[in-house]
Order: sequence, then structure tokens, then C-alpha cells
Amino acid sequence: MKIIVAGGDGFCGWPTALYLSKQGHEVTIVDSLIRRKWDQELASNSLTPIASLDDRVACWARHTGRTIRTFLGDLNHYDFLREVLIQTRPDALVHFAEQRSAPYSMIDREHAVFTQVNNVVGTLNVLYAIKEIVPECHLIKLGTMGEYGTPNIDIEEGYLKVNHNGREDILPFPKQPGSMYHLSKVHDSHNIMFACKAWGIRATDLNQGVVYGLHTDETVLDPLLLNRLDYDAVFGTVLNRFLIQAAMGHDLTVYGRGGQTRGFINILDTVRCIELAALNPADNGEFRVFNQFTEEFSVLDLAHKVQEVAAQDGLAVRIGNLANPRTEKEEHYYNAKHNKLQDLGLNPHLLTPKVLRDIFHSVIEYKDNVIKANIMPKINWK
Ligand code: NAD
Ligand code: USQ
Repeated sequence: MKIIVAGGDGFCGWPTALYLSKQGHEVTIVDSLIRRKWDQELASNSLTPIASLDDRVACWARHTGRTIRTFLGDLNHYDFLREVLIQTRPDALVHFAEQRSAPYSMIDREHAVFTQVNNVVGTLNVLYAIKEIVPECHLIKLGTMGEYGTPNIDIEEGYLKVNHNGREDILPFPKQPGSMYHLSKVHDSHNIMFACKAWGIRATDLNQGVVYGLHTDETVLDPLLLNRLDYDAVFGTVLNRFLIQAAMGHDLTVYGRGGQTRGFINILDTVRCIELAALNPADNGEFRVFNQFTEEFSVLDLAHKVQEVAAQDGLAVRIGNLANPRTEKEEHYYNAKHNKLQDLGLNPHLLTPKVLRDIFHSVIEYKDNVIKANIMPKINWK
């Protein structure tokens, strides 16, 4: 298939581009490289040293003989996006290219506005470009499990059967997101759903849980192919952060009592889920929703698991309970369905002690790159 990976220089997008290329798909990366600029803005860095996108794709071509085409530009620039689609005429467009940090979106008004404009306008442009240039192209859009929030009922995959005053309908599952970033994903979902209905285009919204891990089979082929890994309080996600904190002997930054439960997925499964969605496209006019995670854990569960893995290496790591900088419930019910990708053939990599230990050992190697001032959270929701 001809597949565009928008956001293909990022944490999920880069290993996905390599995986799809290895499977024989014709892959094109579109990225504005803005994520690298946010590192500069925040005086932060990837734990791992990352090569430039040019060096990355040149290295991949040397090792595999496969070409990944790149277009550097912003999805918010419609003329640029049109030109990419005219030149590539993709069968599928995988859309990772958004500002994805909840804390970043909560810094202040400017960052909230930036996040929502970047994400919502970028996705609107993608929808219009598909309609105009490649109406058969399947949009595979990265959403988030955080669109649903933490309701006191089971979370379905996108839709809920509702009985109201004796009448029944299947409606989009109610959304209660917890940050300006998560809200941008809700707005995207509504826009995509409308575009599918109005224009007959097709889309899959992948409501992904928190991703953990670093290496994939492809990124370990050469140091130039190494994936990025965020550990700072703005872009770092919870399990990767805890592993890196343990590696440097820092107390684990559990917010509140750690009673928040989330869906989690290994980066090895992210790349596979994207291919499964591409190989099994939505129908014309269909807005399909999959919940893309494989297991649920509370933050405290994860802290304990990381403590145990560190203890096996003789490292005594403490759990530090910090006041939660976010507005979140201390404890809540959480039971989210996640069957549809497994029905399509996903065979999950679960978080066994060995998997956790392997990731721990892979991050220890880079622990000296950590900028310590970036570990503790400074952005408050209030
Ligand atoms: P990332 O920040 O590492 O990568 C995003 C990439 O998109 C970056 O390379 C950035 O330069 C690019 N980008 C952003 N805005 C752009 C624009 N307007 N035009 C062109 N390029 C742009 O993020 P990630 O962790 O790889 O996440 C990818 C997607 O998956 C995001 O949409 C995110 O919301 C979603 N997601 C991520 C996680 C996670 O735990 N990392 C979990 C659930 C969902
Ligand atoms: N948390 C801690 N300590 C930390 C970091 C986080 O206790 O040091 C807690 C948070 O309070 C939250 C949970 O861990 O309750 C998850 O936080 P996170 O930063 O790992 O994840 P989140 O902000 O939800 O965002 C990440 C990605 C985002 C994606 C989302 C999937 O950055 O792009 O959409 O995970 S989900 O969580 O399912 O919405």
C-alpha cells in the first residue's frame, strides 16, 4: 500500500514508518519537525540521541534498500498538504502529527490555543485534502483513550447503545476529556465523524492509551535509527518516566495517591495496530473507532512494578507521592473495551516482568542525558 505517516519523525510515527516500510509498503513521512523545536522551547531533550530525519531515512535505505520519502511541512498549510497528496496519492494516511502533551496544552492561554489550532486545523485540512484529492484514501487518525475520561460505567469502543424514554439509538460514547490537549482530540473526532457522514470518506479513529517502550525490531538496527524517548514532566509519559527515574535513583513521581487508571500499550503493538487498521480499512462513509491499548494499570501499580524491577538490580527506589498538578479524581472506576484490534489479529506484547526489565535496561544506558531540572512537574491545571 502507499501510506503517508504524518508525524513520522515522532515517538510513535518513526517506528511505525520503519515497520510499514519493512512490510513492503511504500511509505512517505510528512512532518514539520516542530517536536524538536518544543524541546528547545522547554530546554529539554530526548533521553536518546536522535539523528536528523534525513540521516534516519538515509540510514534505513542503506540497511534495507527501501526508500522512505519525506516532505517537511506543516499540516496547517493547506497548499503544502495538497501538493503532498497530489504527488503521492496514498491509499492510507496515518495521522500522528499533533501536539500531544496534556501539560504543554495547560501551560497558559497561548499554549492551549496553539494546541487546539495545530491539532484541529491540521486534521480539518487532512479531511478536506482527502475529499479533494484522494477520496478513497483511508484516514487512520490517532485519537486518545483520554477522550472518554473516567466515567463510572464501562467504556465502549466509540459508540454506546442508549435507551432513552423508550427509544433506542447507538450514539458516540460521551466524552469527558481532562486537558485542553485531550479536548482537541474530541473536536477532531467530531469533525472526522461529520466528514465521513457528509462526504462518504472513510476513517478509523484509534483511541490509543499511554504508550511505553523504546526500541522496536527496526529501530535497533543502527544507532542512527534510534527512537526518541521523552522523560520530562511535560512530554514524558508515566511508565517511561518512572523507568528513567528509577534508573537515575530519583523518587518515582506518583501524582496524588496514584489511583488514576489508564489503558497502556507497548510501542511494539502501536506499529502493528496501524498496519492492521490499514490492511482492514473502514468502509466508505464509515467513522470507525478502535480502542488501542492492551492492558489497564493504575499509576501506583506501575510504580510498584518499576520498584520491583529496579530492586532486582540492587537499586532501592522510593515512591514519592506528590500533590497532583492535574485536576483528576483520586480513585475511579475504569473498565474499557479493547477487542476490535485483537479481533483483527493483534497479538499483544504484555507488560511482563521480563518486558519491563528489558525496557529498564535499555533506558539505563542513556541515563546521563537526563536534565534533572525537567523531572519534577511545574505545570498546574488550576
Ligand atoms: P510526538 O510529539 O513524538 O510526535 C508527533 C510528531 O508530529 C512530531 O514529530 C511533530 O514534529 C509532528 N507534528 C506535530 N504537529 C504537526 C503539524 N501541524 N504538521 C506536521 N507535523 C506535526 O508524539 P507521539 O508520542 O509520537 O504521538 C503521536 C500521536 O499519537 C499523537 O497524535 C498523540 O496524540 C497520539 N498518542 C500518543 C500517545 C503516547 O503515549 N505517546 C498515546 C496516545 C495517543
Ligand atoms: N502521572 C503521574 N506521574 C507522572 C506522570 C503522570 O502520576 O510523573 C499520572 C497522570 O496524573 C495521569 C497518568 O499518570 O493520571 C497518565 O499521565 P501521562 O502523562 O502518562 O499521560 P497523558 O497525560 O494522559 O498523555 C499521554 C500522551 C497523550 C495520550 C495519552 C493517552 O502524552 O498524547 O493521548 O497519554 S491516555 O492517557 O489514554 O489519554
